[in-house]
Amino acid sequence: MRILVGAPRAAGQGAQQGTRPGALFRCPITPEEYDCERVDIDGDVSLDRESKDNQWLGVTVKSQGIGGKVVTCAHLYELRQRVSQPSETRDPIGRCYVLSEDLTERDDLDGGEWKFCEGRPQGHEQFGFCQQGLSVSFTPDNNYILFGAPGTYNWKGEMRVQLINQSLLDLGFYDDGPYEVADQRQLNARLIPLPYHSYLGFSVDSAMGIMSLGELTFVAGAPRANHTGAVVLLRKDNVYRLVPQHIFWGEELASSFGYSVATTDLNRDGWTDLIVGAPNFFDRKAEIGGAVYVYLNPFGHWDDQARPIRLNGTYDSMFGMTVSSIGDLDQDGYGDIAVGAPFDGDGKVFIYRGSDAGIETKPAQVLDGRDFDVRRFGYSISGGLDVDKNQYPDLAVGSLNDSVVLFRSRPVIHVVRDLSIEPQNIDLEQRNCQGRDGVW
Ligand SMILES: [Ca+2]
Ligand SMILES: [Ca+2]
Ligand SMILES: [Ca+2]
Repeated sequence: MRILVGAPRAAGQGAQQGTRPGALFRCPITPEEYDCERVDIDGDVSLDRESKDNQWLGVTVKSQGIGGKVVTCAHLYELRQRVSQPSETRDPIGRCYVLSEDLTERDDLDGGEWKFCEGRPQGHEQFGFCQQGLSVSFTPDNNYILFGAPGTYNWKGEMRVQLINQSLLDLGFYDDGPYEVADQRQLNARLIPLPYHSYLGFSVDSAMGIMSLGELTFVAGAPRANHTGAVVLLRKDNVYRLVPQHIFWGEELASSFGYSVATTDLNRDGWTDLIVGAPNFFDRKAEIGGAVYVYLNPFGHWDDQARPIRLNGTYDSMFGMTVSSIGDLDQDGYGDIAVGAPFDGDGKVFIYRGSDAGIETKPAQVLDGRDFDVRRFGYSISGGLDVDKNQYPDLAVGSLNDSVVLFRSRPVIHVVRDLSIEPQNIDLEQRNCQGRDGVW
């Protein structure tokens, strides 16, 4: 097993020497510190029609797990027209690569042709600034892939959901979609229930049990919507559209509510709960910087929602820049989450345990980048996968410091100490230590 790591600022090689296209690395799980290898993708460039310099390849990396697909994106990949002429245009549409488990291109789904804004009307008011792949995700059943494209339609943003299951596709079970909020056929931006500059698709996720128990619901963050930020729940309609079901609004101006989202069942009631990061939340008096909102699912009736539980970070910490469902870390049946605060000192990751009440608001554990000599620790978090097969899910934490730290969880055994002393009483008159060095 290997850990995949995106390095979006990595320098180019070969034809891309002297530029910064970014890269994807694979790292074996060994005690060795420097044995990561660059994955051989996206090596060539056609400068007459595209630019990969500063395209941020590796900005997102997701895996379906063992035997499944891998996706990585470059949200600033640029299409160019009329290069070196006064009328040259540059359109950062973004692009994603899908790879098979061995990180090569094996079937029709694999490769870098995942760029849905190519061939559509360009310009910032249409599809010229899609920035596809700033967020990306697979559905839990692995049948669909989700792309966030927050620059689409004058930064209204967009989410696209597309089939990825080749085997089922061949069998004809699935031939639906692709789906977009603005309708994949109509391309009608008015169907997106948010104003311009909302950045819908900055974060994306999906889960069963959000709106109803048997239905898949999509989640898209829009951290600039109405200046407070928003998170939209959507479902597929029968044709090409993702239909909004509910909108959560942030509570504070410029808090970037929806910068990150995660889903898990925290209180073990069978309904999936929602976790939303607002890393720019700010309260000077209380010295809070960054917040995470936990919405316990009111049995799918989100309109009657109770107030969320708010977890607070320290001043200027960017607490909530990443939130991640990390599985059931302690195997007590309640889902657990991790929250990154990359500017809290050298960066910290807070682990919270789900409980009957929803969540224990005091972190069960705080991982501190200082302990590993890693700065901006917690910039990314990936959890839920058991790398050492001890049944406990493990956690990888990224940084802006060329480092990833893997935490392997293990059962904690509470030892009850029973200390007995022989003899029970010490006879101060008995000088049996006499004669030994240092004893008088
Ligand atoms: Ca729940
Ligand atoms: Ca748990
Ligand atoms: Ca494990």
